[in-house]
Amino acid sequence: MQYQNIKKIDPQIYKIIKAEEKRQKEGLELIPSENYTSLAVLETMGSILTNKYSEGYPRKRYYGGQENIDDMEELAQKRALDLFVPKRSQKNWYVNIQPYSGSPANIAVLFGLLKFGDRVMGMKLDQGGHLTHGHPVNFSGRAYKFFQYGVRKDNQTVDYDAIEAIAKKVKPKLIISGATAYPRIIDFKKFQAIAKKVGAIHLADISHIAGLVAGDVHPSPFPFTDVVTTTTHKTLRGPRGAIIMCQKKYASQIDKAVFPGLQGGPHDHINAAKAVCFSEAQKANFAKYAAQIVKNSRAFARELTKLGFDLVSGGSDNHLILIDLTNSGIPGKEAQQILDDVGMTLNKNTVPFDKRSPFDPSGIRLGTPALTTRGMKEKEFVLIAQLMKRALKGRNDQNELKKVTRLVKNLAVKFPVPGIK
Ligand code: DSN
Repeated sequence: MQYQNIKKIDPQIYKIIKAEEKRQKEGLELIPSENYTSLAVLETMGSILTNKYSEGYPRKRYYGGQENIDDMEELAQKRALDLFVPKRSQKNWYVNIQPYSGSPANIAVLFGLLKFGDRVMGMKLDQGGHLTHGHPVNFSGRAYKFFQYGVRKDNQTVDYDAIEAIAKKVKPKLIISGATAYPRIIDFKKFQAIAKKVGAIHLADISHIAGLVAGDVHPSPFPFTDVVTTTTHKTLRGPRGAIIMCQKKYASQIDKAVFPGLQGGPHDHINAAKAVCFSEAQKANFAKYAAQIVKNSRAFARELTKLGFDLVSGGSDNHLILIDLTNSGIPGKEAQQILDDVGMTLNKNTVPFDKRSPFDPSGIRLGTPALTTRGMKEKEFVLIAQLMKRALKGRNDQNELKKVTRLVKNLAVKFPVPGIK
């Protein structure tokens, strides 16, 4: 991207963009929720579509001049359904493409389908769930009565028996499946069966794995669910934003919850970029990309285990790895900082049954989507695992850290980032 106008008009912001370009180009991005969008997505986000206001929905707007925006929004809706919902079921599904991001999308579903105080089930934050899955500090946990579930102590995988037992006891109105820090396959069919047994609505939040679902390397929640939310910027590799897909019987409640319930004017430039991303994700090379994310994650997990790291659940089936550093003597926050300093970006994270606080938890969370976009394969991830080990082991040795920093940069610059020269 050229930034000639920003350079002239606002040199301070220009300088920040250039510094961030350098950081992205020379560093290894391992945060599992981050990715690099295509130039087509970047261009659409920077387009003049940002100038428009279009409260309402296609052909039913509150402002004039909507002929192009209506076409765009209908195209985005069609592409989302084509991407995720099997053809034979599409007539029963609806999609709202307006949510600003994942958290507002989840809140819109709760707000649209429930009454305040209703009983809901979701995964605990420290076991892999999201803040909007009922954490007490989040709106979800404040406005609804959440009963949270987690993973089994023995193998750290989702405890479906316990979920069923809780569901039978508390009779929730809605059950959320899905996670933000869970390295294994989620069995949406099992969640659906439990939800049906107790008469609950099943909301699958596939934000983290949407690209894997689209690429057919993670089982799809369709058509086993009632509602599906996803962000569009993680493994799906589109713009920052989200969508809600729901069975048609919930369409009007969901629409009303998004607008006018929670949001104002939709971000048309972002929604158009979602449409671009849905089209990109239907191409054969996207399925190859998704498959490579998983291959890379498995190779990465194998090498990390070989090097002595303790992986939550013992490995990875998706794009994400969670390392429990309890036995290494380096807490998550310190590990994040050491690795950040040598150019490897990941995030500190709680691990199941963590005794430490989320501000300084026992683990780190990492993943392969971003570097897979840059073209890295299993070989590079083996090397990255070794560099991680060297940095953590040599954390008090400035010479060793300098060497690792150089090796990280040498590896990173060989794999270009879209939009950065
Ligand atoms: N911030 C996202 C993640 O990193 O998983 C979830 O909202």
